[in-house]
Amino acid sequence: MIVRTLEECENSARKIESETGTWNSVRMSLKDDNMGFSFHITTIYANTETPIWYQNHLEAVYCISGEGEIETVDDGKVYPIKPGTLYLLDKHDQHLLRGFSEMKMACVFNPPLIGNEVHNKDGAYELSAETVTD
Ligand code: 9YT
Repeated sequence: MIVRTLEECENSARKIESETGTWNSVRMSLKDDNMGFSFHITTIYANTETPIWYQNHLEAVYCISGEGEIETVDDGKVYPIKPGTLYLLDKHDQHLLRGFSEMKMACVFNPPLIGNEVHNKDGAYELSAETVTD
């Protein structure tokens, strides 16, 4: 059994600040917990747009608070995000994530992140060598 609080994770190396300055991520559970996924609390900053394309991962995102929208690049569809909204990037969808106000999101990644990943130039996370050889 593993128990952690958001507060203790925020005050540790589990908190990652994005290089774009548009979000941070508190990675409460990572690959080394051996759960088969990683679990993060992400804060999307107000009045920001982040291009994202997780070519190597599936992600589920649940909005806890705040307002924004997500636009899928292939078809230009725009979906509002508000508290209670869940979106599932089941097709590795390339997208633009916009926060109108600060948004708190609960995020699950499969395969799990190992810890310190930040987006590459495409808005993706690389698969770690450790993950590839599993
Ligand atoms: C919603 C989203 O993907 N935001 C970017 C950060 C990501 N959730 C993470 O690394 O926690």
